[in-house]
Amino acid sequence: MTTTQVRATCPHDCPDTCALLITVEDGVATEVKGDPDHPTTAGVLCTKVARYAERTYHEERLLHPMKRVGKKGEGKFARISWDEALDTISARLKDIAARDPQAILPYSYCGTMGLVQGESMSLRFFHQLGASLLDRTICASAGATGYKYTIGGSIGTDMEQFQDARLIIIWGGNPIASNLHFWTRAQEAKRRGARLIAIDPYRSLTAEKCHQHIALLPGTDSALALGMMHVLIRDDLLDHDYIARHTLGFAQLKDRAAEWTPERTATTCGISAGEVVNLAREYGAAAASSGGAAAIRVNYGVQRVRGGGMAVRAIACLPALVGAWRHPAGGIQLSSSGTFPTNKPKLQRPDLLNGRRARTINMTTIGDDLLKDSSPEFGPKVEAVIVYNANPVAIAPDSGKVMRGFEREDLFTVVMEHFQTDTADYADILLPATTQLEHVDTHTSYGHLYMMANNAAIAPMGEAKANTEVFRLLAARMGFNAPIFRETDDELAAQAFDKTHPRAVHFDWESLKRTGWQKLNMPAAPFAEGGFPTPSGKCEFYSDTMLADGLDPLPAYIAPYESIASNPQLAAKYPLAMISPPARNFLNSTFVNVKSLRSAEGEPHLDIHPHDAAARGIAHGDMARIFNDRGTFVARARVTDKARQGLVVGLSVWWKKLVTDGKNANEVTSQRLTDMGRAPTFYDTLVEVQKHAA
Ligand SMILES: Nc1nc2c(c(=O)[nH]1)N[C@H]1C(S)=C(S)[C@@H](COP(=O)(O)OP(=O)(O)OC[C@H]3O[C@@H](n4cnc5c(=O)[nH]c(N)nc54)[C@H](O)[C@@H]3O)O[C@H]1N2
Ligand SMILES: Nc1nc2c(c(=O)[nH]1)N[C@H]1C(S)=C(S)[C@@H](COP(=O)(O)OP(=O)(O)OC[C@H]3O[C@@H](n4cnc5c(=O)[nH]c(N)nc54)[C@H](O)[C@@H]3O)O[C@H]1N2
Ligand SMILES: [Mo]
Repeated sequence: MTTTQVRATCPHDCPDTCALLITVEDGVATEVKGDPDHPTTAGVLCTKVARYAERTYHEERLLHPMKRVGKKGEGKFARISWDEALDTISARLKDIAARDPQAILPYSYCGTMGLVQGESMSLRFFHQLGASLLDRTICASAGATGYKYTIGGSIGTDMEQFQDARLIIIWGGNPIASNLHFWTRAQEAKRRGARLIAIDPYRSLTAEKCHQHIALLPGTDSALALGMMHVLIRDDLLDHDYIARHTLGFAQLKDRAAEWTPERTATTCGISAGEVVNLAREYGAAAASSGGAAAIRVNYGVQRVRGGGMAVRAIACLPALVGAWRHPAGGIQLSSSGTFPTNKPKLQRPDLLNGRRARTINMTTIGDDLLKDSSPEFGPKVEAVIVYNANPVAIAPDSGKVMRGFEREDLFTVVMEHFQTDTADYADILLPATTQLEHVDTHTSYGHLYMMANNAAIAPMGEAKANTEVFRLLAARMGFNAPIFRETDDELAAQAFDKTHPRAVHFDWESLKRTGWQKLNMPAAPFAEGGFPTPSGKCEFYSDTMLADGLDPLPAYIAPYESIASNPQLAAKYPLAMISPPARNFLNSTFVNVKSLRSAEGEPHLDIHPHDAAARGIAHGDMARIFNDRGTFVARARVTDKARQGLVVGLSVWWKKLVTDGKNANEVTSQRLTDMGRAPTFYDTLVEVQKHAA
């Protein structure tokens, strides 16, 4: 028997991007474990990825190309050859492209975060074709945009510093579920005496373990940040020297914050004025204490509402006010992704559009857009969708419309997948994709600062092919003959980082493959001496760029689309706010079909406060029907004060076909976009709940 150990990287959409060691015995992956030497992974994997081999060798893996033989959505397929599959696809795409290539839409997101199997050869192909562009904004772009206006880019506190903080505010995040290796650091800080405060409408697994939990109303975070500013300024808990040297617009910010008294803040956020005052005082004091560090871990939970971009912007102003950036463990982290000097234009070649107009379709509005006819504003009706690294029928909002779109008889749908997901059921052609154990890739991270390599550990299962290979083969059939359409995955990976950038000068693909990971060159405290990558080089409390973009140049509170305060008429019909954050044992909709993980989650649940349940005659364990004008789904009620009054929580994202009513939380979520970043508003949803007669 030959046994080898292969260095790999977790491909999933999670900030932790763990370094993996794969044990391979006679060509079979027998163990997937965390690299003990990688500083953030530290030998520990989450329950999901510890089962990566179970997922890879799952008996339901797609192993051959197939064509649809039943009705759309029915999921009946017959095996075909790769030649037949690729010939069918290329013939259809040529036919559509001859009329208007913009009628072809790629739909992809972060099934893998790899720079190679994500968007490299795929976009070269679609750019050359002149297909519609996709706004890949379904997750993080509201917050990223708000952060960028303020700080200049997705750069923040190094995750490896948080254990030295005196105070950690976990703001709109549930790291025990979604950022485990950060939680390890937060717990270490706690052992060393730090205070942990969670700001979350829901008493999540994480909020439960913090010293304090501030359960504000969803979508009111920017008001809370403005209220904190009010108190910091009023009580002079500021770092005047840092403000003078490294910030822009303090005088204007001061006027704005003056409007946000603790009382007004408390009313808007549905909390007490004391909570506002104490939070600000603790934050100011932690930053000012000798050797003290006040850290904020802000996550994406705050930005899935109408004012999501502003919320992150307002929160991102706080560290500069108190000089928290001076300490390596102080400051704020939203995402580390902007620290990586990637070479996306080289991988994706947008220049291949060659001056042609390509309209952009937003991932979040796929429900409406698949149902639109050709028009001057919209452009041509969508005639073909190529789905890879995504499961839109489960994860996109206003799901009833998404399904109706994919049901269109005149729509040609190709799905590249590991499994027959809810979306795969609508495919005309279904193609088997390789998993991370079967292909090569390279990764950044949005939590840590390491460039990562993934070697292929095993041969492709069945006839599965890597995404890149499918697009190479399609390119050849379309007559795209330039050498860039033949580059191998190793050649692509070698171009992934910009070696001329000081942070990545040591990048060398062959050596990264051997070592598995390498840290970027970054100072321990990125903005201790200012140097923000904004237009002014300062932390911008006031932003001319925002003004030019038609936005309020100062931090502001933007009420949700759907809340009792902002939309009383709608709330009269649908009085409960619903959020649907990730379940611990799933990764978006990935892993829902892995039995051990699905049984750990049990079934779809709806957490509802005892008062709200009693008012509706719902008892713990009853089936509940959750509905609004967009749709309806059922879940088992858990009567618990983890959900504050007026809020219901349905952890997500379930596969529709694996639950009794064939529906999930996205039946009721809306396609409306955020204030900036063209992002979704999953947590900006009013519903009513009834007892469901089973
Ligand atoms: N186990 C697991 N891990 C994951 C994922 C998964 O599905 N499962 N998904 C991955 C992906 S794609 C992402 S983007 C991240 C997401 O992970 P996070 O960035 O942590 O964001 P969410 O999980 O959306 O929300 C985090 C918390 O925000 C709370 N929240 C909801 N609305 C509000 C609000 O208005 N204000 C405040 N302050 N809090 C609010 C929710 O109750 C939740 O507890 O996790 C990644 N990691
Ligand atoms: N209600 C509600 N909806 C949500 C969210 C929420 O919190 N609540 N979260 C939203 C967020 S933050 C996000 S990021 C999106 C995520 O939405 P998606 O990015 O669509 O994420 P997944 O559901 O994990 O689907 C990814 C699919 O890619 C496939 N895949 C993985 N690797 C490969 C590969 O190498 N090749 C190919 N061809 N396929 C591969 C997997 O098998 C999986 O089915 O969902 C959003 N939807
Ligand atoms: Mo996400």
